[in-house]
Amino acid sequence: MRIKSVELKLVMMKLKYPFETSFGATHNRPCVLVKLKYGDVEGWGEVVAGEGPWYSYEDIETAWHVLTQYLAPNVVGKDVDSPDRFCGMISHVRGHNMAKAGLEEAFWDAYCKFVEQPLYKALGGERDGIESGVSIGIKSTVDELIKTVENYVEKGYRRVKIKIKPGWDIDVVRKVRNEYPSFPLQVDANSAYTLSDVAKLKELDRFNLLMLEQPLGYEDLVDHATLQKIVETPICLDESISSVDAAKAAIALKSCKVINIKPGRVGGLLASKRIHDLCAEANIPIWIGGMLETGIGRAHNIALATLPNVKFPCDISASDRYYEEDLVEPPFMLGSNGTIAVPKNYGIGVEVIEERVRKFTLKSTTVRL
Ligand code: OSB
Ligand code: MG
Repeated sequence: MRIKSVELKLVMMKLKYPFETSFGATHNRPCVLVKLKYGDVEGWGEVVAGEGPWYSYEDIETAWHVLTQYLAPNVVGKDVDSPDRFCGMISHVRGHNMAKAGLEEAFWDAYCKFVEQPLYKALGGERDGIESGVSIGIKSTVDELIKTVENYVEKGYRRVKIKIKPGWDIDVVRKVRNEYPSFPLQVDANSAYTLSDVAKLKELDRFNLLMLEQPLGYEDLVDHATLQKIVETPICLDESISSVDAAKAAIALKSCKVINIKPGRVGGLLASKRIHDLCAEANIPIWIGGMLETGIGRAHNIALATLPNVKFPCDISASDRYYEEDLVEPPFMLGSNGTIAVPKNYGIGVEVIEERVRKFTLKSTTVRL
């Protein structure tokens, strides 16, 4: 079957609440949506690059550039019969994983619709619901943070992750732990520390955290291995696992005990699945992270979260945790047992409401033959 066109749309989504991490605050979430025509079917993907190069070096403009100049022109007009072959057509471009992942996701969705399969089945997933966690940004006061935690715990989320940075760490975690002595809790530093902070990071061992996410350098594997020997809290790597090769190195070096997979960060669903499989072999449990996706990217993340070695709740929350109005129907909802139901229709399994996409679109372009 032939890829007929690739349409890109830069949309600006307004978050219900600003989201602050150690690298800055996000109020509006821009993202590039990809719509790919494959024979008579269409598929959707989402590029999770942000407004600036803060989480990774990619941003919406680099993604737009690489997609329009190199990635889309290389696939449009081509006959392709599997996601594997599709990836082979864009793998000569080095890096730019978020741009690649958005395009590859759109192909997966279209391909699964064409072969009449739900995406999660095509990936080898095997569950009906995924355990939902929530990631809470840095707040102005600890009271505000505790109120936010309370709200999500009451809603039924299975675990809470709080963002930490120097000056917003031990005391904050202690106070949250006092309120919730046994609720599944983890922290994410987004690379805000160095090995010179080892004493402080070691203090976190007292709080029975599920894990400590990405404390050190965003490309580091060596210092994390040193730190993991010193702290008991399992280290989970996010930013540092930027590829299948990085995952191999992290496993060999014992840099972490857990890995969070984000398809955007590693270059797509196929790379995510490879990392999942490597981790399963090495007894490293994984979970699926989030990048404040719209329902489109979230649907892809949910499909991945059905894989068997996903052993922790994911940063995949209900649509209403992020946006007033999501781009898909039905929106993702938190079930009474703290899970999100996996859509069973073909492809990503939810319908993209193009009228809403149009409402938020700042610019668009189509690459065709
Ligand atoms: O480090 O996991 C992160 C959002 C943007 C950039 C980095 C991260 C995050 C989150 C949000 O934690 C998780 C979500 O989408 O709910
Ligand atoms: Mg993280």
